[in-house]
Amino acid sequence: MMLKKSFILFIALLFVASCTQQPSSSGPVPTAQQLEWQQMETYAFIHFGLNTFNDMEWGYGDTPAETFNPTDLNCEQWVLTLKACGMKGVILTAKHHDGFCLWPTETTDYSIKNSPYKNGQGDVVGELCEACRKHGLKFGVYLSPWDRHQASYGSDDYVKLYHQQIQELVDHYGPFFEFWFDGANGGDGWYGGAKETRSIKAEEYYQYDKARDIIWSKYPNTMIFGGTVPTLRWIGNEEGIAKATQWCNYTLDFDDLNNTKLLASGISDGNVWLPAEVDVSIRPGWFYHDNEQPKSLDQLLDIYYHSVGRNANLLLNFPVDKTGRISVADSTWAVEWYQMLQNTFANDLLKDCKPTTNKPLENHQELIYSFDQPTTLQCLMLQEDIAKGQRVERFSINYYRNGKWLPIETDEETTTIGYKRIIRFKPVEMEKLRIRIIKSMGSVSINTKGY
Ligand code: FUL
Repeated sequence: MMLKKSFILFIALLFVASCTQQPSSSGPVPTAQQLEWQQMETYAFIHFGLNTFNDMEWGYGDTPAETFNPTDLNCEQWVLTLKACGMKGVILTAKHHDGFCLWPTETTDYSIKNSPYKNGQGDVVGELCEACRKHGLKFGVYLSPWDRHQASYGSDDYVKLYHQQIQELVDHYGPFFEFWFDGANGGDGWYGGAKETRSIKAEEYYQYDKARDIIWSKYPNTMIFGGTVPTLRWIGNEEGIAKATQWCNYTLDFDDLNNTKLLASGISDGNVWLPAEVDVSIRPGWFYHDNEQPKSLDQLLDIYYHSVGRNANLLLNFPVDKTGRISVADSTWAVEWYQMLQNTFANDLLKDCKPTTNKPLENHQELIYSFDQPTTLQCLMLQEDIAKGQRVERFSINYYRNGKWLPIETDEETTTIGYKRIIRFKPVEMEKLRIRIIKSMGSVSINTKGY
């Protein structure tokens, strides 16, 4: 659905005033690093590597390093483009499953050192890290645990090599706002010419706790994606959709961490705070392919409302093209998308409107906003004060017109809120707006300040 420009002024941006009592402290709460990360809301992925030049998504591990040959690579162009799209950070595929490293690593010859790019003197990880520092964008890396190139893959030696790669990244680049341990372990690969299928028990093999310690020894604020020690969780699909009912509560049980059904919604009575991240590509593939087109503006808007609007962060992928740039087709849409969202939320219709709160009635806490004159609304943004945990399980939205309370008609389930919840509905003129918390785990604390 596309919001018509004429309605943009009729958007309510709501930080509900605090409801009644202070909540008791039970249930998981975010760490300071998780709280900071949740406030980033949107950041970018860059998939770039040998796959880009060979029209592939998953290189087998034997694609020649000489084929990595961007003619016009400019990491500042990436960073400035991403900033213009409202991205707060960027995560680069320092190594994808094919094993090719975008920095001049000592751990393998299968790297940028043996490519024509800058006659083997280039360092894309370093160049992007530098550009981020220069222009004030947060930086993160993706380092695939699965490596289809290495002959030692499957043995202890490979795990040492993998940890050494992490150590190099930590020693030479950073700080990282997020470190990605991808979960894919497809089995078959080149593996130094063996060309066979190798399977490992991911939860033990990679020694993720050690990997995490290497990162945290220098950069303790790094958020960790994947493995056995994550501080955030995958949403369970790559379509750009979080479930409307969306808990930050979860468990660190490895089976749960791989259960796409649970990942999509979180676990209401989970014992750790593990907020969701929605990863999706602006094009069908993660890597650039000549014959693919970016998603439409409407699709991108839906992705925003189905991720950030449902209590999850959005990691939007930009496949850098063969020249080494983010293509104009992608950046044009993404900039327009961001400007549209900016316009949409520019006018907070409830800013100067003080709500009245009723005493809890049958345990329903409610807020009523009365407008000086009939006002048209079509979107509502709610936030819980998540520093105290996530509690709201069900709420309702009603409006008052011509002497009657009527329900707001929306396709969105009005269940959880969390860090941020955005409810879109058909524009409706009202004299009053009522928000009722119908069910919650303990008393509710709603964010009045915004984060
Ligand atoms: C997946 C990978 O297999 C894809 O190639 C991509 O990197 C995506 C973000 O994660 O697991």
